[in-house]
Amino acid sequence: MNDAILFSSSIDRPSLRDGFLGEAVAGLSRPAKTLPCKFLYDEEGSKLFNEICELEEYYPTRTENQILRDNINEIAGLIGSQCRLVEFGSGSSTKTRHLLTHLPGMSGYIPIDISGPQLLESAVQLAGEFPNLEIKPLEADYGEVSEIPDTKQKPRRTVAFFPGSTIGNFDPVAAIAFMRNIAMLCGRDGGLLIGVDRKKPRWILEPAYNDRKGVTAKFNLGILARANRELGADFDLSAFRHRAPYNETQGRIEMHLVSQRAQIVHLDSQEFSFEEGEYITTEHSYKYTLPGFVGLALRSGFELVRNWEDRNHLFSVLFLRVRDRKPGAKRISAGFDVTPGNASEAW
Ligand code: AVI
Repeated sequence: MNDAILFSSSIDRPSLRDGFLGEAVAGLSRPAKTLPCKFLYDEEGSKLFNEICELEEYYPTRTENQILRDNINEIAGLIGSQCRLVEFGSGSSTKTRHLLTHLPGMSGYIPIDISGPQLLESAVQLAGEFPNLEIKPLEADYGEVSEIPDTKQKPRRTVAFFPGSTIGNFDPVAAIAFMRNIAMLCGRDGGLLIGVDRKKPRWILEPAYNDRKGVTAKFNLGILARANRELGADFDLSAFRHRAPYNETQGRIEMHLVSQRAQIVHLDSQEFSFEEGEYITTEHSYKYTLPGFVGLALRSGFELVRNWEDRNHLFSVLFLRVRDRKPGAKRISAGFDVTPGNASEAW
């Protein structure tokens, strides 16, 4: 029988409220105001995000699911047997179920998520569905993991799973740091199965983040409602409007909350003034060309094994393998210039 024990690295973490307060004050004090996207995902925000995934305009979720379904045998073959599968930001592990069904004889599954209750609930459910699989949930901010729990059965290799194109929510330099950490955690012969949203025309991208039903707008404005509720701020939600343009130069969707008038907002006994039209950036969602992402992977210590994509090239699922040598120890192959200064062409 499987005991879903929650391993927590949260003991020394400052409480989330303090984290939110500090980061909100810092972000709103900048000349170009920001609020970190991780605070979009409270209970209400996570529900709205699940609704976004079902929207007609939001192609990434269904496209990635289809790619995973269509290629599951080849994916399972490349991961191989006796593997320790680690999922970063597992949530309810929806996409993993299908993978687990096709990966018999695994040494264990390690779902990592910041939300302890959701992690435990889905681990218990999975344990019922896969009674022979050792499941070791780890409650942690997946960007700050420094160690992966051992499994009873010694794994032949460790493979990380990072679906959903969440890598796009990191700025490229942070994405490299995050993937380098994954390469280090997975070690020799380690792998990474990752979902990446591809560059595409504006007429496809912008509706995906500005849907007709207004779900994304509600999701975005939710961060202000959360600041009011949890931090005692006094944002007037009717005085901000959601907007998500595609910045082609940077290759990213930018989620903004635009102030509809000149106004002052109070937070933590401080005043934050907004001019009419001034905005808070709440999220970046980077889109990649295939060579651009492969270049980024190379700089992170991975090499490409296989790319699967839909026939419209909207989305890619990549299987990457840890390169033997140290990340950054040698020049990466010519052709992929991934210096941050050259971001627009490179990524
Ligand atoms: C979670 N992440 C990959 C989503 C994205 O597409 O960047 C978040 C999102 N924001 C608005 N819609 C979806």
